[in-house]
Amino acid sequence: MKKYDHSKIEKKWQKFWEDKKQFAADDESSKPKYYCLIEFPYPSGEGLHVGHPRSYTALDILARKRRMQGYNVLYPIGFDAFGLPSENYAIKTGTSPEIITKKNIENFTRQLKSFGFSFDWDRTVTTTDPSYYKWTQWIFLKMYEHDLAYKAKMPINWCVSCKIGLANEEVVNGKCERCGGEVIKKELEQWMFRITRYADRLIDDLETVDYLDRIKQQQINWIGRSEGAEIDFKITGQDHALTVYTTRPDTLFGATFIVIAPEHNLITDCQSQITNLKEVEAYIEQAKKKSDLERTELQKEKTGVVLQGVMAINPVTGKQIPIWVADYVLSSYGTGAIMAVPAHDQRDWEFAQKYHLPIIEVIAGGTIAKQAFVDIETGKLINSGQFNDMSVRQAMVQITKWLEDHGMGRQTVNYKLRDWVFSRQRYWGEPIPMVYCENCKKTGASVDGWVALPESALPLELPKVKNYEPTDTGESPLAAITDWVKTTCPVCGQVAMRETDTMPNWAGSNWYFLRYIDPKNNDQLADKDKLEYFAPVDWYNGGMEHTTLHLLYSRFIYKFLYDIGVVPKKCGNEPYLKRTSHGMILGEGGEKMSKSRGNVVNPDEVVKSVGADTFRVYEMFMGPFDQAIPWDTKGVIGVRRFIEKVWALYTGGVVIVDSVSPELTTLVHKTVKKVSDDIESQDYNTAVSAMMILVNKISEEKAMDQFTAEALVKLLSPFAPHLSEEIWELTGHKGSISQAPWPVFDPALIMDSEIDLIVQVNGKLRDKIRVPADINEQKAEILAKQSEKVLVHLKDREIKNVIFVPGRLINFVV
Ligand code: ANZ
Ligand code: ZN
Repeated sequence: MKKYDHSKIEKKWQKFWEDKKQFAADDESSKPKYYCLIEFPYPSGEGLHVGHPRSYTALDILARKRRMQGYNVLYPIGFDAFGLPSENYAIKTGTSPEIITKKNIENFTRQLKSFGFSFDWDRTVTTTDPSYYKWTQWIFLKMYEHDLAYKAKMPINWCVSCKIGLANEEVVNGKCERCGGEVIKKELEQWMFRITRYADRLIDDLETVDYLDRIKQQQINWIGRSEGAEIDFKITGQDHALTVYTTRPDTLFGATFIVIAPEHNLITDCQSQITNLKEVEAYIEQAKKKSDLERTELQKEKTGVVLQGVMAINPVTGKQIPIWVADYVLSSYGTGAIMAVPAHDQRDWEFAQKYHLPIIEVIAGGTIAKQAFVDIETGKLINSGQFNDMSVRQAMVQITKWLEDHGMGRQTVNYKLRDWVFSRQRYWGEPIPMVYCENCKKTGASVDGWVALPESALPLELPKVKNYEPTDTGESPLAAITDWVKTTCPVCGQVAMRETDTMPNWAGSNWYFLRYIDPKNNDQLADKDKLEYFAPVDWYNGGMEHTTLHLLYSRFIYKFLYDIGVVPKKCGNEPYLKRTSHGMILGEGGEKMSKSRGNVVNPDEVVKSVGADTFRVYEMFMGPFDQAIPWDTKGVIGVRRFIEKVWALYTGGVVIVDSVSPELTTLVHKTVKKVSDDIESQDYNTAVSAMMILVNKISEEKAMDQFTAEALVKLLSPFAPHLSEEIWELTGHKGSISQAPWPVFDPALIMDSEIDLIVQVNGKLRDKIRVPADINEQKAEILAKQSEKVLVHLKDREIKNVIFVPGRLINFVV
């Protein structure tokens, strides 16, 4: 028996694949195409995480299976290399992010290759390459040209002491996460993308794709389409009405007060009328310090202040109701003002309790003394004049119609989705290809002074800087390179200033899957014919953490490229036909893997000690693919034993015979079916255990026939490709197993020889009996009549008819 030397075998086949360009996809082929995609990694200084190979192995298995099924498979890899970790490292050490990135990519490449993934390495893209980000910038120019990019003042979270903009997640209890200092809202000019124009399509087109349900739901929730009405409330002493947004126009008769957001401009409009202005302004100051998240937290005690001196008029009752300012109403949603219906909205109910405001029940069915009654399916309208007795749904339509007829309201749709802030005040990102020209603003050549660079100026390369640190003013470090900032206007030739913000992390990952199709094209984002052949992606697998924003943003950009004809119509308007997600790999003990916990598993060490094949099979075997699973060293050892067992079978452990036992034959065919199916449903763990069962059976019988010998190694080859290649060669085959045809099972052989036949009397199940699968009607009738359970129902009755469904049931009609 030969010794299993994983290191030698793995190196040998990795070199073989690389030399032969075994996994290069063909741009043109008579074969059908199949495009497998995984999320390209961020090349961090820490190197590959054991979580990466979980997803990469899964789709590698699919890619390898598809090749064996006769597809021309595209399975590419690249690096998403702009972003904060490299920049922060640069700030700390003074090394340029470029050098750091190059080093990290080299390390990642080495690691990825050590796993034997069947990537097409010739198509590698890196988002920080000017030849790549030229097209990221080009997409920006196209967005601008189509009025989907614009500059606007946006409030951002601003830490007063760090002098830096913070993401929402970095604000904790209104304080800066790093220094604990005060965080305020600061208005900064930012580039924005009008993703909201695509909101409906981003929801509706989900019907045409095959995503896991929870992924679709995340997309839908993030967009947050809500249908309702805007209602105008007259304000005493004012000409303009105040408009509220509500999803429950049916509750209008129960609106006993109005609540506006602290930022609402009604406060300035009514300034002279408001008699407690000081108190109101103090409240507004307080509210500014809270994040939206804190303000809308349900459990939080509600606060507010009433506007004295002004009232609103309920349009249906004509009654005057007070106006409150409270921070649980956000300025950024709807109209920034609500009609409060304490009887039927829990937040309003709590607010009314606290401030002793009237609660009027208008939907019967609840106990509003205890809590708001929010059910919309069962209740009927009361205290609502002509609308009494209607159902909630009827009243929604009828009251909205009444408002429309009287010019006091209208049906509307609202979205939680906001336009997308596309500026970062950072160094390590794609420069935004825009300049600001005073002269063009004066002459009217540009309305706001912003002028787009021509395509010929791309790529606009990121200049070298000495200092990577963000500046005091919140500008990016690029602002400090005055001779880069100062430029000439491409329109009028006068002095202009470059935009110094850079693009966000998402910019490069929005469209990378299109570039893989034609990665070296200098004249176009990608060639049309090539796109037509390979796009869209057939199956995209990635982390759960990217199923909201990355998925949404990249679907948006793809739809835009489709709209402007960059993506051919034939490709369809969704980038990914199928999207799945894997669970995280946790540290041994079940906690998140992290340096500080000291529970990080280094993939290099695992590959070295047990081999890539064992690593791959272990990660597929460790548990259900979509669930978070802790690493388990014992499990790794178990899988290694299985791999060694397979090796032993083919290196002298068993003999090859002409025919094997019927049980083994059945088992082999069943295993072919199971592994084939399980790969499609991502039940990799049960596929591996099916192969384990087969291997045990073969070891037991100490023999296998040619079909079994070939089928097993073929089934295993996508999981453990190195070992399988070696066995394939040892058993006298020519060429790579990756090109051998995928095994097929004989359906006749996997039929069970015995079945449970259902026995019914007058259609009611009375018994199940064990019979040969191919039993005929006569025999079935005889056996069925021997069952006690059946007999009691046949006693003293005349059998009028017998219905027999072969292989399924027999039914006596009496
Ligand atoms: C009256 C009402 C009565 C409401 C009722 C609900 C229940 P979605 O589904 O999220 O769109 N609302 C509107 N604008 C708001 C804002 N800027 N900040 C906080 N809350 C706001 O929710 C819409 C509902 O949320 C609206 O319908 C409004 O309260 C509130 F029995 O109006 B409703
Ligand atoms: Zn100009």
